[in-house]
Amino acid sequence: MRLPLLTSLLLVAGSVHLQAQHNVVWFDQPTSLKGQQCWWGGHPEKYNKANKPVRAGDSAVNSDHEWEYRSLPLGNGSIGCNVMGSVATERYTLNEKTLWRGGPNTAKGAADYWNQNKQSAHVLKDIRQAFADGNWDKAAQLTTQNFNSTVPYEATGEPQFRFGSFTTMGELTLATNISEQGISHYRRALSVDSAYATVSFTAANGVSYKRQTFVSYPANVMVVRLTADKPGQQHFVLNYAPNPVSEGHFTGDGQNGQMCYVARLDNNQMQYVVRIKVVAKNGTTHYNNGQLVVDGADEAVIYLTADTDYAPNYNPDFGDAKAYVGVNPVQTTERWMAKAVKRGYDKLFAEHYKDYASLFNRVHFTLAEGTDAQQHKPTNERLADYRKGVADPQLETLYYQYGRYLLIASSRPGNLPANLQGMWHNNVDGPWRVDYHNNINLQMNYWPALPTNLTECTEPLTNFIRLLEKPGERTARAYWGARGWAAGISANIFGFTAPLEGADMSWNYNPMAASWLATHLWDYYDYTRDAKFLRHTAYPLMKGCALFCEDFLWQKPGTDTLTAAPSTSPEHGPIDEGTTFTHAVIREILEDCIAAANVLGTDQAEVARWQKILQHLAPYKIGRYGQLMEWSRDIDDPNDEHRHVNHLFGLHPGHTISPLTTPALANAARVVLEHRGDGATGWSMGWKLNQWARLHDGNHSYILYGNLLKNGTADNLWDIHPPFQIDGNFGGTAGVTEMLLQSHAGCLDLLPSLPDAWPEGSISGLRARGNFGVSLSWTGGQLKQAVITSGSGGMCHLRYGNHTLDLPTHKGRSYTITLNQGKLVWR
Ligand code: FUC
Repeated sequence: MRLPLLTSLLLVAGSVHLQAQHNVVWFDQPTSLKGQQCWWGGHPEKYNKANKPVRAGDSAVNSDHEWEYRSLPLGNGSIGCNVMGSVATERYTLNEKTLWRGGPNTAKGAADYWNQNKQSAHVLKDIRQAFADGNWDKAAQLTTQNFNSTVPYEATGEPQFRFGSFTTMGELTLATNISEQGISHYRRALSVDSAYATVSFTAANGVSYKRQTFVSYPANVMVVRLTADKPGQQHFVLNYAPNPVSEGHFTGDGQNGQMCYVARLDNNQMQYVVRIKVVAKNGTTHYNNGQLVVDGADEAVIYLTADTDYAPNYNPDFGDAKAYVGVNPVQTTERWMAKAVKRGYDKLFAEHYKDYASLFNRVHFTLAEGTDAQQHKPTNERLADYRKGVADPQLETLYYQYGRYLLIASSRPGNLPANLQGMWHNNVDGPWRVDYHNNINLQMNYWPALPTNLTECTEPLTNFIRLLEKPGERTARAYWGARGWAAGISANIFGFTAPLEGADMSWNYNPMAASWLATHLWDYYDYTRDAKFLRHTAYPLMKGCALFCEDFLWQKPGTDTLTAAPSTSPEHGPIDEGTTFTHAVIREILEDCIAAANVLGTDQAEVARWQKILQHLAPYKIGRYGQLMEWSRDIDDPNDEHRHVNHLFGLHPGHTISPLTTPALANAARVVLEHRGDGATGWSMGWKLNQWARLHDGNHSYILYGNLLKNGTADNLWDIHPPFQIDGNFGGTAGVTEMLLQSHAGCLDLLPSLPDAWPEGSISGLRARGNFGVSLSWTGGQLKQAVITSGSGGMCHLRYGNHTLDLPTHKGRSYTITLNQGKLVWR
C-alpha cells in the first residue's frame, strides 16, 4: 500500500509545525547496495560528441546507476549526503564542499603550481598579423602552440595532479540486519518543502521503522534519527568508510558513543575530520575499532559533522607553502558537535526548518493540481508517465521548486559555490573533475538565485570570483599582456585561472570567463540595489574585467573596428579573429561597468573610454540563412546541433538582444535556435529554454522545459548531462522564471512567455531588476493580477503583451496591477 503524501510527511514532523508538504520526491522501492560510482563515460571530449537528444529514461536505470538516479540529496552548502534508503544496510554517501585534491600543496610545491602562466603575450602580435594577412591557419597554429599550458586536466597526466578534483568524504553505513524479505509500506521521500528525508517501512515481523535525515545549516551538522513503533528495536553497526585516497586514524570513546576520523588526502595533504556521535535511548552503545555498535535501543540519533583545513587565503607572493590552509578542523568539528548534541534532535530540527523555510517559502508556484492517481504515484512513475506524454503540471512545479531546493542545499554563505554536481559526488574523482566550469556551468548554477529570491545563496559565488582575481591578474598579464584579470574555462578552489593543457583551443582558450562571471556581480546590485556591495565588492572586480577587455581588443589595421583576436566560441569551431560570443560578453561587462560607475559617480574618464570602445566593437552580424553569425565569417551550418549556443549570449544571459529593443537581431537569434534544435544535453536544453523565453515564445519554451524533464532528468529529478550534472536543474528553474517574468530590457515584463499548457496559475515572491518584488496570477491564459512591491522606490516600467504602464513607486509600498478595459491599471 502507498501512503498518501501529505499525512505521512506531516506525521514525521513531530512537534514542529510544518506547512503542508506539496513538493516531495519519493520512491516506493528500496535501492540495492550497488551504485558505487557516479557513472562517467570517460574523457569529456569522447563524451556525447554527437549531441543527440539524450534519453535518461527508465531503460538507462539499472542498479549500477542507483546513486545517480535514485538517491536523495541533502545538504547545507558545506556538508552533503545522499540517502540511499536500503533496508538491511542503510547507506549515506558524504561530502564536504572544500574537500579537493590538487592545488599548490601538491608534491612539487607552491611555486611550481604557478608555472602554468606561460609568457605568451609577445606572440599576440604575430597571431594578429596572421589574421591581418588572411593566414588563419597560422593564427590558429600560433594560438594553439602558445596559449595552452603545462597543466593537464587528467589525473593520470601528471603524478602531482595539480588541477585536482572535488572528492568524496566517504560513506556512512548502518548495518541493521533487517531482512528486506517481506517488507511492506516502503517509502523513501525527500520533502523539498522542509529539506529532510524519510525512509520508512514495515519489516516482516510487523515492526515499522523510520529514519529521518536532515543537514542543518545553522548547526552545521547532519542528523539521522532512527525510530520504530515498538521499543528496543534499534540494533545496528555504524561504519564510516573514508575517502579511499586518504590516510587517517580513528579515535573513539567507548562510553560516549562517539568517534572521530582525522585524515589527510594523499596528493595535497589536505586535512579533513569527520566526527560522529550516537545518542541512543536505552539499550547499549559502544565504540569498537572504528565502529559504533548500538543494541536494543528504543531510538537512536546520529550526529555527524565534518570540516577540512581549507581556507581561501591566497597569498600573492606564493612564498607560503601553506597557501589555502588555515582552519583547524579538529577544533571546528568539536565545537559544532558539542553544540549540536546539547540541542538535541527536536530543537535542531526546529532550527533547521526555520532557517530553510525562511528562504524556500519566499516563492510559491502553483499550476493545476495533479489527479488523485498522480498524487499517489512515486516520482519515478510520474516521470515515466510524463515521458509518454501524460500532462503533469505538478511535476513541473516540483521540478521548478527542486531547483531552488538544490541551490539552498548546495550554496550557503561560508563555503564554496555549487560545483558541477552541486556538492554531491561519491567517487575520488568525477566527471570534469566536478570542478567549476566557467563557460556556462558555474554561471548557470546561479541563474535562478536572484529572480527566485535566493539572494543570500549567491554569496559563495561572489567570494569565489574574488578568489580568482589575484591569480587572474597574473594570467591576464602573462598571456595577454593585459591589465585587470582573466580566468579560463576550468577553475578549482586553488585559484587556477590559466588555460589547461590540450590542443582543442575552442575548449581550452576562453579569455572571457572572468568577465562573464563578473556580470553576476552587477546583476546582484541590479536586483538588490545594494550600493555598498556595488562600491566595495562588485565594481572593483568588474572594473578589472573591463580593463582586461580594453587591453585584449585589437584594432584591425585599416579599420576602426575593435575585435577580440584571437578568440573562440566556447567548445565549438575555429580560432577566430573575433567571435560573437566574445564581443557579446565584452559588450555586457562594459555596459555593466558604465552603469555601475554612473551609479557610484566615479571613473568618468573610464566611462568615456568604454563608451568609445562600445561604438567601435565589431557589431552583431546576420548571415546567409538569416542567422546571427557565430564567427566573424559566415560559416554557420544550419544542421549544426552543437549543445553550446554561445553566440546568443546577448539574448540570454546577456541583455543586448531582445525582441523589444533589437527585433531584427532577435529574429536572427530565433533562426539559430531553430537550427540547433530542441534536444541536447541537460544543461543545454536548460539554456535554450531560457533563450526561447527571452524570445517571448512560451510554447517553444515549454517544449524545451518538457524535453529537459523527459530527456535530461533522472528519477530523483537530478539533471542528467549525462552523467549527473546539476546546472540543468538550475537552468530549468531559471527558464521557467523567465517565462513568467523578465526585467532585462528596461521594463518589468509580466508573463512574457506563458505557454498554452499553463492557462491557470500563480507565482509569488519573484524578484526583478530595480529591487522589485513581483507576484503574479493568471487565468484563461491572461494576466489576472500582479502585485509589485517596491524595495527602493523609483519608476517601474511595466509591460504585459502590448500594454504598458509607467508606475512611479515609493520604497516599501505594494501596488496591485490589473487589466481593465484593455488597459493596465494600478491601485
Ligand atoms: C562544458 C560542456 C560539457 C559539460 C562540461 C562540464 O564543457 O560543454 O557538455 O557540461 O562543461
